[in-house]
Order: sequence, then C-alpha cells, then structure tokens
Amino acid sequence: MRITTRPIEGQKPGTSGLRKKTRIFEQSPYLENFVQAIIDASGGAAGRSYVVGGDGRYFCDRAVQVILKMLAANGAHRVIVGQGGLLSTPAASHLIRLHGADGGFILSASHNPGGPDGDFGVKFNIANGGPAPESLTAKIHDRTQEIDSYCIADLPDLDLMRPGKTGLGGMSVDIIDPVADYADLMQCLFDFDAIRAMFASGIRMAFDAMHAITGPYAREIFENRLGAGPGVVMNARPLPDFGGGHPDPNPAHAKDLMDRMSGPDAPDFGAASDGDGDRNMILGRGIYVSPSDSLAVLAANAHLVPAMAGGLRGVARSMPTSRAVDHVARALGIECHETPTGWKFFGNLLDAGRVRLCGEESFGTGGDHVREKDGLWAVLFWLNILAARRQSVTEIMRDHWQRFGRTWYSRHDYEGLDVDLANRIMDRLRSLLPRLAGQTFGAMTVVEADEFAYTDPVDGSVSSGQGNRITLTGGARIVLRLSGTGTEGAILRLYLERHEDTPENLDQPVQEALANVIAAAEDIAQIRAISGRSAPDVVT
Ligand code: VG1
Ligand code: CO
Repeated sequence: MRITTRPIEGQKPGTSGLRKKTRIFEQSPYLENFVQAIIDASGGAAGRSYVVGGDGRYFCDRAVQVILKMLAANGAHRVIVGQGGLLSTPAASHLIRLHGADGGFILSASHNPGGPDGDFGVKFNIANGGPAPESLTAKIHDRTQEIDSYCIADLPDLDLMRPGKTGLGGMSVDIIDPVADYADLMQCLFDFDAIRAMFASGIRMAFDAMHAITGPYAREIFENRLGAGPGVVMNARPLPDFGGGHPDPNPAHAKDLMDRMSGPDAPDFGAASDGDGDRNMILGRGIYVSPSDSLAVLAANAHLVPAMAGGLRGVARSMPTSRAVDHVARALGIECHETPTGWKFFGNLLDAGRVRLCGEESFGTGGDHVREKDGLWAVLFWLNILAARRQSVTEIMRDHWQRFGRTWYSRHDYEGLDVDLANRIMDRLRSLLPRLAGQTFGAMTVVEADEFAYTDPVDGSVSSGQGNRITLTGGARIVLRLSGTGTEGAILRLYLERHEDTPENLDQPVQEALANVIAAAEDIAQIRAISGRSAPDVVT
C-alpha cells in the first residue's frame, strides 16, 4: 500500500550512510522516508534483488522487517537476508557480489554506541558491493526533500530465525547463515594451513568482538577453522547495546583487550573489530600497531598472502592516513592514491583494478575481495604474515621501520563541540591557508597548505572541501577536518605525522616524537584556545 508522507529535514548521508540517534529512526516514517528515497533515487526496486542485514544493534530487528516489506511493495524480485537480520558490513558486501544483487541495505551506525539512547544508521551499497558514491548519495538526499509517499506491504513480520527460502508477497526471501559464505571467502584468500600450523605450534591470540557483529564470524574462523583455541574470542555474543560499550576498536575503547594484552600472561597477537565488522585494531605483545603503519606493513608483505601473490599494482589511502604506505609504494614501484575520507572513494579504483589494497587511519583496511573495509580480513592478513615470517609483531614492525623509515602518527579528536564553534575553527584555518607557506611555527616551517579536493582518476568526478592539509619541513604534516559520522554536535579531527628515514629512537613515545608538530598545530589552528578545551577527548 502507498502511504502519504512529507519530507523530513536532515536526511543527508554522511561519510558512511545516514546516522542519527536511534530515537529519531524509531519515529515512523523516518526510516520509511529514507528507504523510499534510496529506492527512488536508484531507479526503483521493481524486478531487482537486494541483500539486507545489520550489526544487531537495538532497532535492527524492526528496521529489517520494515525494509523487507517496503522492498516487497516496491516490486523487488528477491532479497537475501542474514539469519536473525544479522550481517557484518564486509559479509553484506561479499553477498551482493556473490549473488549479483543490485544493491544492499546495511543497518548500522558502525563504531557509534547503540541502544535506545545510542545511534542507528542505514547505508546503501551498490551492485559492486561498495558504498553508494557521492553522485548517488546526493540524489538520495534530494529525493528525501521532495518525497510525498512510500510503499509498504501490509503483511505480518517474517520469522528471520528460520533459515531457508520463504516469500513476502510476490518477493522471494532467502534467509541464510550470515557467516558461512564469508568464512569460505576468507579461506580461499589466505593460507589457512600455515596459520593453523602456527596456532598448533603454541602461538596464542586474543580477539575482542566488543559484543558486536564479528563474534560469530570470529568464532567460526579462528576457533573452528583455524584451531586458535577456545576462549580466543572475547565478548563474542552480539548484544543490542554492545554491552553498554563503545564498539570502536582503539586503545581507548577496547579496554578488555588492552588489559589482556598488557597482563602477565599476554598472548602473542591481539586484535579487535567494530560494531559492523569493518574496522580492525592490531596489537602484539607490548606493541600497538597504528592503522597507518598496518596498511604499510600489509603492502610490504602482500606477496606472502596467496590472494595477493600476483602483486599489488597499486594502493590507496585516505588523505588523513599517514604517508607510511607511500614509502612502501615508492620502493615497490606501484601506484599510490590519496582519496577523501570514506570507503566510497576507493570503489572506482578497485573496480578498475588500479589498486588491490586500501586503508584509512581510522582502523580501516581492505582489499579487492569486497568493496568495504574488512576487519577480520585484516586480522587474517596479519596472521598470514606472522605465519609466513615466523616473527613477532614487534620484530616485524622494527624491521619495517628500518627498511622504510618511520612515520610517527597520531589523531586527536575533539568531540561534542558546539557546531558553530567547530565551523569557526575550520573557517579561520581555511582563510589562513593561502598565506601559511614559508611561515615558521616553533621548530616547524610550513612548506605548503591547501584544502583537499579530489578528482577521481576513473570517472573524473570532483569532491571538494575534503579537509585542510598543511605540509611542514621534515616530512611532517597536519590535517584538520570535521567528522561526518557523529550524531551530536561536531567532532574535530586533528591528524599529526612526522617521518624519519633513519629513526634513532624507536622506543620514544609517539606523542613525544610528535611534540613539535602538536605545538605547531595549536599555534596555527588554535583549537584549544578557541574551544576552551585543554586536551583532546580521544587520542589514537
Ligand atoms: C570515520 C572515519 C572514516 C571512516 C568512517 C566510517 O569518518 O574517520 O575514515 O571511513 O568513519 O567508518 P568521520 O567522517 O567521522 O571521520 V565506519 O567503521 O564508522 O563505517
Ligand atoms: Co564500521
């Protein structure tokens, strides 16, 4: 049936889909309007097939039912849905590709907390399995501003706990095991025999699923298929509120894992993933691998992984990600691309075969096997390298820094800022950019400064206003941008890096190694002075 509706303000997709407070999404027709806008903006659902699933956060179960009924009423031919409505983001991307579906709806606010007082989100992925590009998200937003009706089938809810084939109106529905196809894919990309042998030899790991979607995936892959031992997966049961935690795999939020890795009986390798399973954090005994370094290490060691044995041709990183991988790309003689923040910008490069490995500083790494970043894939990539090199994480990192130099890196987040104040800081800095080159701030001199704009080398589309970059002498860089995933106030992200070709003291604490860059950033951008904050909320 067709229901009359009116446009709702603010339905503009951000870095990764539309994210709002759960309470907003719960108020019908908030979700309905957005889903119909996606269907309309992408040319209708008639005769098409889709993948639907989410990370299990509060409201996912009801939202899946609404989307299924809307797809049925809009004439969709077939939907593949994870049992219980569950699918990790990379698993959904894989299923879209595996079944040649026309698109997918992923219900998650990723690393944002869940629950009735937390966040909810909807992301639409296209037929290549990747996030909708900006051209489509702009159309979706336009459509939300003119929408006057939506279609929904007046049918009872489906029982999503029972796997198998069923139907909804004229639409066929396949309720599938959310884990099996994804685990099979992983098994053909990596050397599972070598990893299994490594665990059998006594190497121990811990994986923190943070009560989010990766628990069942990690159990199947690490415990059942790789024999990593029972109890390897911590916080394995997905909970609607992630156990009250913040499912963001970083040293600040993955506290259980950090404690275990620094305890007296610490395992050799530690890892964690986020709400929807696309992020990863990598730890060794007594060492934290920064995501930017992790990308560089994967690039340098890709030849050790069966799926990448043929070489990389190219790599890509988001603009604020450190340039550690650039040094590897130069040494390997392969392309290296710098894209705006958000996985949607890697899609064209991957589709065109220009790159096979991509990464973001925000704990996101992925390859050309799907079109999303992929947390467990990155963990398996590391395990494959550990098994092939028979070295510890610390040994691998030290060797990497000796060969390629070290790019010291940190991100400082200022959260919950007043929106006007955050804009004032950004506007002020933007107006300074043209005059910064040549100026000295403490020990650092500015080489160049600009606002990042990206021209996609495949389709020529231009994305401007993607953050302010300031390059300094001594291979240092400062980047400042506003987050596009928050739901309350503004989040200002300050990214800091400095490169040393022959690092003298690898044991120096990161914040100390970056002290001059941090001081120059405050001199230039005045974040603390203008916001009145004395320190960032989260440092990674
Ligand atoms: C953040 C990260 C970005 C990532 C995005 C989605 O965006 O910085 O690198 O792609 O989250 O990740 P922003 O605009 O807040 O900086 V996920 O795992 O939340 O889908
Ligand atoms: Co995520």
